[in-house]
Amino acid sequence: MGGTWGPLVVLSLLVVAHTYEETKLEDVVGEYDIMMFKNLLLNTTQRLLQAISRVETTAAKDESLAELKETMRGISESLAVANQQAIAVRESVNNGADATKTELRRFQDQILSKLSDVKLFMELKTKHMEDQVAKLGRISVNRLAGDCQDLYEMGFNASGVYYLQKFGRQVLCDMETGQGGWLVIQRRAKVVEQVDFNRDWHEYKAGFGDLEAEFWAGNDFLHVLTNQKSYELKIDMVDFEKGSYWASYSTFRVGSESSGYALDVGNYSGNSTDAFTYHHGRPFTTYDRDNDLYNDGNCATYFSGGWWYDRCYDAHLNGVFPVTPDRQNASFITWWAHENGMKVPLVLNSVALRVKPRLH
Ligand SMILES: *[C@@H]1O[C@H](CO)[C@@H](O)[C@H](O)[C@H]1NC(C)=O
Ligand SMILES: *[C@@H]1O[C@H](CO)[C@@H](O)[C@H](O)[C@H]1NC(C)=O
Ligand SMILES: *[C@@H]1O[C@H](CO)[C@@H](O)[C@H](O)[C@H]1NC(C)=O
Ligand SMILES: *[C@@H]1O[C@H](CO)[C@@H](O)[C@H](O)[C@H]1NC(C)=O
Ligand SMILES: *[C@@H]1O[C@H](CO)[C@@H](O)[C@H](O)[C@H]1NC(C)=O
Ligand SMILES: [Ca+2]
Repeated sequence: MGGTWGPLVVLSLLVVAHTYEETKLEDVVGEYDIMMFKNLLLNTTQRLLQAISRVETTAAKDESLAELKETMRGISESLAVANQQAIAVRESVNNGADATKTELRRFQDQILSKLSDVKLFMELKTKHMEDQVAKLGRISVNRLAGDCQDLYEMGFNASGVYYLQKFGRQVLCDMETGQGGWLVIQRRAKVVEQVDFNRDWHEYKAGFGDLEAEFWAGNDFLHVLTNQKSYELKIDMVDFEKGSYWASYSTFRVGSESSGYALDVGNYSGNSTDAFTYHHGRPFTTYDRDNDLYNDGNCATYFSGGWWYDRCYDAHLNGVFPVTPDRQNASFITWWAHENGMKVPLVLNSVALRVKPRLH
C-alpha cells in the first residue's frame, strides 16, 4: 500500500509547483522570491522522498505511512490555497481593476505572506515527519529482538515463550536466572509425554518438541543465533539421585550446515566436570548422517539422539529420557563426572541449555 500513495502525493506536489509556473507568479512577485520558493519545494520534496524510501524499508510501516499521507495532504492543501491566491492576483491584474502600483504591492505582500506560511508549514511538517521516521527506525530496525537479552533490555522481564522478530520464530526465555536474558536452546524434563530425541538430520536442523515441555531449538537457528554476537552457554543438570550440577562455557558457537554445525565450545566453569569440551570442533551426527570419529558405526545409532559425537561422547544430553533410570544404560541422558578419581556417569532426568550474549 505504501508504494502506491507516496509517489502519487509527491506527484501532486510537483503538479501544484508546476501550476505556480503557469500563473507566471514572476509577473506578480519578485523573481528572487519565486526562485526561493521553488528551491524550498525541491528541498522539501527531496526530503519527503528520502523519508518515504526510509519508511518503506522499515517493518512497521502502516502507521507511519498513514501519518505521512496525512502530512502530505496538508502540504498539498496549503499549496493549493497559495495557488488560488496567486490566480486571484493574476486575474485582478489582468482585469485591470484597481491595478495601481499600490494595489499590486498589496497583493504582492499577501502572496508573499501566504508563501511564507506555506514555507513554515512545510518545514514544520517535514521536520515532524523526519522525527517520526527516525523514531520508527529505532523501533523497527535497532530494536528488532535477536535474542532474549534484547527482549530483556526492552523491558520484558517475565520468563516464558516470546516471538523473536529478527528470526520470525518463538523462543523460550529465562528472564529470572542471573540477570535474565537467557534463551533456552534445549530442555529435557519429566513431562506428561516425553519427546523422542532420536530424530534425523532434518529434524535436528529445523528443531522439534514443545517449548513448554521438551525441545531442541534447531541447528539452523543455533547457527544464526550464536553468530550474531558472542554467546556463553550455561547447562543446568539434575542427576536422578545425586542432585543438581551446573556447567558454564564462556564460548559457544555453532557453525553452518556446510560445516556440519561444527561445535565451538570452551572455557569451562561450574561444579560438575568439563564433559563438553571433549566435543569441541566436532560436527553434528544423526542416525542418518554419520560425522563422528567412531569408525565402526554411527554413535547416534548406538546411543540414540543427534549430537556432536566424537567417539562417542563425554556429554550426551539428547539421549533417551531415563523413565526408569539405570546408571549402566549409556543411551540415557548422560554427563560424565569424576568421583573419588573414578569416572562415573551422571544420569540426568532434568537438563536445560541456555545461552546469553557474553558481557565484556
Ligand atoms: C534542505 O535544506 C536544509 C536546511 O534548510 C539543508 O540542510 C538540506 O541539505 C537541504 N536538502 C536538500 C536536498 O537540498
Ligand atoms: C518487571 O517490569 C515491571 C515493569 O515493566 C516491574 O514493575 C517489575 O518490578 C519488574 N520485575 C522484575 C522482577 O524486575
Ligand atoms: C552445584 O551448584 C548448584 C547451584 O548453585 C547447587 O544447587 C548444587 O548443590 C551444587 N552441586 C554440587 C555437587 O556442588
Ligand atoms: C574464561 O572464563 C572466565 C570466567 O568465566 C573468564 O574470566 C575468562 O575471561 C574466560 N576466558 C576466556 C579465554 O574466554
Ligand atoms: C537402554 O534404554 C533404552 C531406552 O529405554 C532401551 O531401549 C535399551 O534396551 C536400554 N539398554 C540397556 C542395555 O539396558
Ligand atoms: Ca562413524
